[in-house]
Amino acid sequence: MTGPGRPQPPGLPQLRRCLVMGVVNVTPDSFSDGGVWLEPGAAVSHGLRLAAEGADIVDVGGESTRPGAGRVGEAEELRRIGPVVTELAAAGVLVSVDTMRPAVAEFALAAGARLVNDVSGGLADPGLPRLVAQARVPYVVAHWRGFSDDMYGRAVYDDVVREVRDELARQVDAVLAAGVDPSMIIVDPGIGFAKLAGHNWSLLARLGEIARLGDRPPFALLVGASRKSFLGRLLAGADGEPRPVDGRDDATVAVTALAAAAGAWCVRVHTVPANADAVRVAARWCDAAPLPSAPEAEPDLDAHRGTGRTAGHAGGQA
Ligand code: PMM
Repeated sequence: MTGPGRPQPPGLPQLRRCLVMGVVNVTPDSFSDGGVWLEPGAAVSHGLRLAAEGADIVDVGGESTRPGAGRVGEAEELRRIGPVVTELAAAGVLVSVDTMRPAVAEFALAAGARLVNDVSGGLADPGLPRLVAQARVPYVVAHWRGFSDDMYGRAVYDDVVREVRDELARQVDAVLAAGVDPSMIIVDPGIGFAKLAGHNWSLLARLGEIARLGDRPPFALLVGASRKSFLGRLLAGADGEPRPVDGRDDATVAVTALAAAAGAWCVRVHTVPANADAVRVAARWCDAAPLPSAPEAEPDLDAHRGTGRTAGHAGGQA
């Protein structure tokens, strides 16, 4: 990503590195951790642990979007996330809410959440971008083609990067028309959402193009590749069976390092420590790369942003 550094949405940590978002799925059926954090106490403990391990943001969701999943009712989604968002925010954790529903986002924001993560990027319910505009909070707009029940039926592209950019640009236009400030928008290629493995790799390899939609300045970019099935396929055993979910964390860390070096603003991950290390490696790597006159002093990667260079400025997709 070119320019003075990666964009930084207001109201969130302004760091000289890619942020780490830890995932708490309060669901019985998410693909990687379904059922593990369904009980509120377990979910809160897990969120606190992710934060203690170095997650900058903890993302709480109550609806699984695994391929083939049907929708959960609004009341049940609220029942799942309510106590978890409330307790984590009260404990000082920076919480984001992963939802496509305005009522769920409204509850979560009132309970202290500071970011809305909408995998449908405003398409599932246009009331959500309107709510976000009123609340003036950062908003993750992910590329989306429809609900999870027929996700792979929609995974048809001639040129995946061009089509995802064009469709995401239209989603962003609608979100802007709903009144969301451009500085609050974080775009996301929607890795795995109506995409097959090859589509995901093409998008990851050209992240810088996803952040730049039309003539606008680049948006902050979030990447959610953690443990997804394309990593399982890449790491399939000799029998051709995909590597199980619990064996995909090292590959996730590799994606984190590459995405951070390519200028991603944040990575969404299920385990934190190694990813938190990886974003620091990427930032230092990029800091060292671009200018022969680069200062020798170690930058403080967790310091609030000053005038220094940032990762993503350097050796990324730009
Ligand atoms: N992926 C999942 C859920 N929420 N949010 C964003 N912004 N981007 C993603 O890629 C994303 C997401 C599905 O993964 P999970 O079931 O492990 O949470």
